[in-house]
Amino acid sequence: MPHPRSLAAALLAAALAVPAFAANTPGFNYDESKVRAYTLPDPLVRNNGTPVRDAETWRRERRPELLEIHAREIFGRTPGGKPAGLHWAVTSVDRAALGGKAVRKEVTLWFTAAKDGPKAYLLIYQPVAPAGTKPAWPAFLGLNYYGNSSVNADPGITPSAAWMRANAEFGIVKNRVTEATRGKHASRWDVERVVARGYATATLYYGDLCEDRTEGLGGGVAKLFGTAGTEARRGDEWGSIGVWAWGLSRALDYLVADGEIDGTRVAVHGHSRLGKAALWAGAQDERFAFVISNNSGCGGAALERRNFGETVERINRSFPFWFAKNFRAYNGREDSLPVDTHCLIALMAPRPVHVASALADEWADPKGEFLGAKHAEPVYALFGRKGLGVAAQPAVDSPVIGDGLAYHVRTGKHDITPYDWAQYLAHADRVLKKR
Ligand code: GTR
Repeated sequence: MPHPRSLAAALLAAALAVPAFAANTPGFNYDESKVRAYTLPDPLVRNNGTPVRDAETWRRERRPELLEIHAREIFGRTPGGKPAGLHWAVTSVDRAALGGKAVRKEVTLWFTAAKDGPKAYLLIYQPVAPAGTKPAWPAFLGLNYYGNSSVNADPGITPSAAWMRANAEFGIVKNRVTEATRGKHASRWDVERVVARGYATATLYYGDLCEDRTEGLGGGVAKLFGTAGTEARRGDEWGSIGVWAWGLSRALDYLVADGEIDGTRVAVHGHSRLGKAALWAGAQDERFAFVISNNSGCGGAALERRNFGETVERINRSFPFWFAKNFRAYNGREDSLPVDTHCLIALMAPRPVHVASALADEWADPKGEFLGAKHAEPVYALFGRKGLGVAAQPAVDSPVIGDGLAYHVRTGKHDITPYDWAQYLAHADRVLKKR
């Protein structure tokens, strides 16, 4: 006889399993019984067939192989690290922002020595230091979709002047933000709560790095590296996800140098396409201490081999500039990929990764997102970490914070909500807070 509470939870989960409000693109599979059998590549077998049995061999031999495969076949190669000319200026500091509860800083990052090259605007909130102390705060870093002024209603945030994707609901007029955009994504950032919990939170507009449209790869940071454009590029040149990931590392370059932030305790996070970018940033840049994938789906945490929701072919057709052109070779041929998303997640090991799904976000394949994390466990085991420590996808609204890996699926749609933040903060308290 099941415990009445678990029975109630099971009934609720069953009722929610086919959400009436799911905005699923028709013509794709959303039926678990129609998921074809698949065999995942073993992250612990080297390209030459030899097994990897210890952390040292993983780090020295296998990790570089997997990074190379992801660069060559999926995201495209990142053409360079920190540019010699990278420099910045702190343009505003308000030590009594958000009604005196936070410090707000704005920083311009120039990617070249010249001021007319591509640049990005970083917005940072951090707690107010108790009198007489000089703490270096742990921080969250993520890209935003509609410019810095969208993340909080704070009138002190300088609005972006950059091109934005059209979105009337968010007050984007003629591809530019307006005053109506201010705070429109506040629930996705939960700034007050994050700061009250003792963390800094930093963000920049992804379009400062690469505009999210086909033309984007001919401008911004991509142009700085001579990227030939969406169709003209070589097969292994980067796409916009690669550029966004690069920008996250440049923002980290700044955070490392900011004496009020602890650069060794920075979490990188992202939602959806930006969750894909956060995973790729965390995989390449081991300075990120914690990596968060919110509803990242296809090309993110969700196993590509599972034919559930979005497919490789569909994503490459809808967004031909997100990934390397080489990724198109796997359209309809996911089984021939030399890696799957568990390998991407394993590239973070032993650093903690938190994968989150939304029940109604079937397009992103919640179970596939769970399995991407689950199948990274053997790599975490090399470092003596248990990983998720659960055999099956946890029930809705029952987060699992394991040892190195965490997963939750919440009620609701494709979004980042205060519920998600509550889980990320609980996890961060374990892995980023000094004891
Ligand atoms: C969708 C795309 C998803 C996801 C999403 C988003 O259109 O198919 O992979 O990235 O956009 O970024 O919101």
